This record gives sequence, structure tokens and C-alpha cells, in this order.
Amino acid sequence: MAGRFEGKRALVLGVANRRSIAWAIAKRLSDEGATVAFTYQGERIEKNVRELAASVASPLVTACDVRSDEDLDRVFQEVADTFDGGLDVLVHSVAFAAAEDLEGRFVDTPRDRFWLALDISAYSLVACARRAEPLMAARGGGAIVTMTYLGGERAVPHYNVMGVAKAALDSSVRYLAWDLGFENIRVNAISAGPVRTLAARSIAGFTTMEAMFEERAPLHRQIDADDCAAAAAYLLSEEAANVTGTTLYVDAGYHAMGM
Ligand code: NAD
Ligand code: 0WE
Repeated sequence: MAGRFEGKRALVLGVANRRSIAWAIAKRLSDEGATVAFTYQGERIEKNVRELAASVASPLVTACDVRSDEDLDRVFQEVADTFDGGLDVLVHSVAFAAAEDLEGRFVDTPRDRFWLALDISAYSLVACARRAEPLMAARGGGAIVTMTYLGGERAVPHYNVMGVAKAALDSSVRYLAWDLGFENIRVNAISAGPVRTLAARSIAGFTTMEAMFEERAPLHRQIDADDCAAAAAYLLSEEAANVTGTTLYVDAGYHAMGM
């Protein structure tokens, strides 16, 4: 494939396995010439991520729990050491809410689990962007992409506290775009339709939701992780040089409908 990312250095957070949206994006960046560093959340998925990373000759695979400032400080230090103090691309594809909060009623969300979901799913983007800023500024600019979902703008039954977290994430994209624009760093989101990943498969009623999606979306078909990767590659490339603070919907048109 033509090398839109030849000579570019990327950091990807959020690969759990080969189905992860983050993996599709990382593979696409690598296929187009990027060198890609990875983080993984815990020992449980370390082997998966190391194998995937090795297949794209990644120079850095390191642990990162985005709730930990110490982890984040270490990760960005390792990235600086690996990439000679520079970073061009950051992919944030991380979200978490307690399983029980994606089943019951939103009104029952307790305080600690509300903040857990917002910490991992929204604040983590801000925490990463702040640490990426000097590394991207050293390269004359950069681009950041995060993954969001329509449930942050509309009430999607059972998405619950994750929807509130996505609303905070979406707004963070706009404020980060303003702050980091001074350094020629762009910040955008991709709003994806349902994709059968690890994070989605365990969700009760996911199959019913897919059927409803296919019926109501203008294109009457599912989207996949590679569709997200194509959109991410665009937003992260020079072709999107004047695109920042926005959301690109990769959802077969579902968001455009009122019925
Ligand atoms: P996934 O399970 O493959 O990815 C989620 C990732 O979040 C995992 O790699 C997991 O390790 C990571 N994570 C969770 N808690 C973490 C923590 N404390 N520290 C570091 N990492 C942590 O599932 P996915 O569907 O690829 O999800 C990626 C992103 O895409 C998420 O932001 C999700 O909200 C978003 N998204 C998914 C869909 C979908 O239908 N699958 C649709 C729209 C948006
Ligand atoms: O963002 C997501 C899912 C994110 C997610 C998934 C899990 C499952 C396992 C966050 N935390 C957890 N915690 C777990 O313990 N999506 C956009 C996919 C998704 O999730 C839904 C959806 C859709 C779509 C939940 C309810 C309704 C629709």
C-alpha cells in the first residue's frame, strides 16, 4: 500500500486481541509505513499484544493502565527514548465501565463506578494528550484519534454510564483541539457503529442491536474494524491537515436517522 505514514512514529493504546479496533488501526498505519509502539493493559493480554506487535516489527510494547499516572509517565518516557524524542501519531482506543453498569439502570450507577468509567474512558485521553504534546511539538505537529460512540449523544438503552463517559470524551476532543492546535497537533474522534470486539461480545442484547442497526442504517449493513482503520488513517494523515476537533461517523449512516 502507498506509504502515507512512511517515516512516521505512532503509539497505539487499546489493543487487547486481533479483533480490537486499535489493532486494525495499528495494522493499517504499519502497512502504510509507520513504526508503531503499543501499550497493553495487563498480564492477561500481554502475550496477545506482543505477538501482534511482533508481526509489525514494533520497537516497543509496554504495560499501561491508564488509571495510573506513574504508568503513563513511564510509557511516554519509553516512547521518547524509542522514537528519539518525537511522536507523530497517537491512537486512543480505550474504554471501560463495570459490567453491571451496562446491564441495569443508569440511575443506579454508584459514585465510585461513575468515576471509574470516566477516568478510564475520558480522562485518559487528556492525560495522554498532555504527555504526547511535547513529543509531537518536537516533530512540528502531530495527530490524535480516539474512538467514540453515538451513545454519548443519544440515550442508547444499557450503554448508561459509558454514554456519559463518551460525552465527556467528545467534549475533551474539542477542548484538546483548541489547546494543541497552537502546536499543529490535531485531535479527532471516530464514532463507530457496533463492532463485535472483546468489549462488545459480552454485552447482553448485542445481537439484537446489530439486527436493528442493519434494518435502520441507510446502508443496511454492519461496519467492521477495518472501516474504522480506514477512517483513522485518513484523520491521522496529511490529507486531513485542516481537520481537527471533529467526529467522523463510521456507522453506515445510522446517526443520520430519526426513525
Ligand atoms: P477492545 O476490548 O478490543 O478494546 C478496549 C481496550 O480498552 C482493551 O484493549 C482494554 O485493554 C483497554 N482498557 C480497558 N481498561 C483499561 C485501562 N484501565 N488501562 C488501559 N487500557 C484499558 O474493544 P474495542 O471495541 O476495540 O474498543 C475500543 C474503543 O472503541 C473503545 O473506546 C470503545 O468504546 C470504542 N467503540 C467500540 C465500538 C464497538 O462496537 N466495539 C463502537 C464504537 C466505539
Ligand atoms: O464502547 C463500547 C463498549 C465499551 C465497554 C464494554 C465493556 C464490556 C465488558 C466498556 N466496558 C465494558 N466492561 C465490561 O466489563 N461500545 C460502543 C460497544 C457497545 O457497548 C454497549 C453497546 C455498544 C454498541 C453496551 C450497551 C448497549 C450498546
